[in-house]
Formats: sequence, structure tokens, C-alpha cells
Amino acid sequence: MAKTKISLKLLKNKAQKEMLQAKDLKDLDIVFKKYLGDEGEVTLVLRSLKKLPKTKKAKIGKEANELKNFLKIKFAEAAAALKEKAQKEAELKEWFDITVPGEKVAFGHLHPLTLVQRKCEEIFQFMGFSIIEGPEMEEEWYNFDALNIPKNHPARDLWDTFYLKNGLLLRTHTSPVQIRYMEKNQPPLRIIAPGRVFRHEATDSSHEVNFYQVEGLMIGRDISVANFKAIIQEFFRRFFSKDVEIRLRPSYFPFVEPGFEIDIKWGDQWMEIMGAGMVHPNVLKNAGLNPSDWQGFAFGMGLDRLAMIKYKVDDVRLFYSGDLRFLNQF
Ligand code: FA5
Repeated sequence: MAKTKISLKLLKNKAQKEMLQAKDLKDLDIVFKKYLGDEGEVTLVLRSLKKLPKTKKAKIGKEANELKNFLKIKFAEAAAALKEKAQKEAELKEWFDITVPGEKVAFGHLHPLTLVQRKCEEIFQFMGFSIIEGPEMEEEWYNFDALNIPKNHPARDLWDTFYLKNGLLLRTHTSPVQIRYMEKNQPPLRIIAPGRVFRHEATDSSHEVNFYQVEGLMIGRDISVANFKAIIQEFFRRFFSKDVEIRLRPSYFPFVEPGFEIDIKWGDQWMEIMGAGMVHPNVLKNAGLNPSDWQGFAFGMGLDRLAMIKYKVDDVRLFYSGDLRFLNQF
């Protein structure tokens, strides 16, 4: 009996020692089988019990069973520890260097045309103009008739556009906003209306089929061309941060009288930048105002052309190219 007792203790120590030496679950399984498997050392002790006399059987049997249960628990603990270790090692393989500087987030920036539009809005707001919006899909009445361009008027050819199935058209200029605003607001008034316009025309370096304008409208009792000239000169001075050479050239628009165009000196050429004039009495009437009480000027400025001059871009189509080599320069 003394011998069995010693050998049980020995088994316990050996098993525990080997268990701790197991490097992975496979190793551990081998150790497990060595002691608790079918032919394992502890199993064999238990199996040999039946050969022992009754008294010994009970005592050693108890001890051997305790050892078996003890080792089972220890194996389970060892297995759990090895699993955790394996998991940690796997995680470490995915380790990354937190001290490496992060990749810079690439910030986008505003499109040059948006920059120009915002600058215009800022300057005109400073001069007391409100910013108004109108629809890009417009009624024929607002885009043409109300602006003194009835159906068979030849001026409609200048503003050929896209007619939509819903009976509307894509506005060819921002001038319809004049009418929409005067219908609902009494003078004196001072607004600008920036926005996108559309034309059915061949493109070239200064013409696109879709581009941007800023409409301007100032109506009062005695607003004159002199007011227009002063305001627009001040606008250009602020916009280009210097005095620029401009010229007023007589021109014809059905919705103004007199009408003119404004050009800006661009290198050794003149670039046409806007149409303008004194609002035609018929237009005031169409918007519900009495032309003998009110008068004023209106203008329509090409934002793309302004941007071309400001940023020295020689082809308007670049603004719509989506070419990052171009856009990233702003
Ligand atoms: C008009 O559109 C008038 N509504 C302007 C106006 C308003 C006159 C109020 C009088 C009173 P026009 O078609 O000329 O006019 O266009 C005005 C400006 O838009 C031009 O001077 C030019 O700067 C710009 N523009 C015209 N067509 C194009 C185009 N295809 N691509 C880019 N810019 C253009």
C-alpha cells in the first residue's frame, strides 16, 4: 500500500510537471492520454484495484479517483491557458506600429466657380443686395414672354434652349428671377440671383451649354445708369482687388432700354462679361409695377467668364471637365 501511495503522489507530480511543459494543445493531449487515456497510468491504477484486498481497494480507490478528478481539472485549466496563449500570439501577428504617423486625410476644396459665386455674393451683400434663387426648370412666360420676348420674337433664337416634356424649359438666363421677385416684392429693391443656366449652342473656349450667371436688379424712384456704373465698377474693384478697365458698349436686349454690354480688358483683348440696361417699362408692367413710379437697372453677369479672368483660365470647358489636375490648382 505504501508503494501505491508513493506512486500516486509520484504520478501526480509527474503529470503536473509534464502538463506545464506542454507547448500547445497537441502536446497537452499526449500528456493527457499518458495519464488518463485508456492505457493511461492513472487509468491502469484504477483498473488494478479489483485485484486488491477489500480494505486497500477502498482507500486506494478513493485516492486514485481523487487524483483522476484533480488531474482532469488541471488538464482543463492547462488547455484553457494554452488556448488563450495561442489566441494572443495570433493577435500579435496582426500587430501594427501605433507610432507610425497616420495617413493624411485628403481634404477636398470648393470648385473655382463656387469660390467665384461666393465672392460675388459677399461683395453684393456688402453693398446691400439680397441673394435670391429661382428655379432652373422655368416657365416659358418667365424666361421669355414676361421679359418682352413674345413667341415669334427673333431674340428667342439667341437663347435657344431645351424644352422639357413637363411643359417647362431649362432657363437660358437668370433674368426670369427678376420677374418672380418683382411680382412678390415692392420696390425699392436690390437683389442678386446667382444660378445655373442652360443653352442649346455649340461650345467653344468661352461658351458652354450649361454655365452660371448672376442676375442683378435694383429698382427705385430714380435709379439710373450712373448708379449701375458706380456699383459695377466698385464690384469689379473688390472682386479683382484692383482697378480693372471696363467698357460699356451699346447693345440690345428686349427686356432693357437702353441696353449695353460690359467688357473687361483681358490681356490685349476685351472679354464680354455681362449684359445690362435699364429695365424696360413692359417688363415692369408684366411684373405688376407701374413704370411711371419705378425705374432701375438690371444686369446678367457670366460667372464662368469672371472665373476665367480671375484665374487666367483660357477655356471655359475646363471648369466642367472634372479633371483633378486642373481642379487641384485652386
Ligand atoms: C443674358 O443672358 C441676359 N439675360 C443678360 C442681361 C440681364 C441683360 C439683365 C440685360 C439685363 P447674354 O446672353 O449676353 O445675356 O449672357 C450674359 C453673360 O453670360 C455673357 O456676357 C457671358 O458672360 C455669359 N455667357 C453667355 N453665354 C455663355 C456661354 N455659352 N458660356 C459661358 N458664359 C456665357
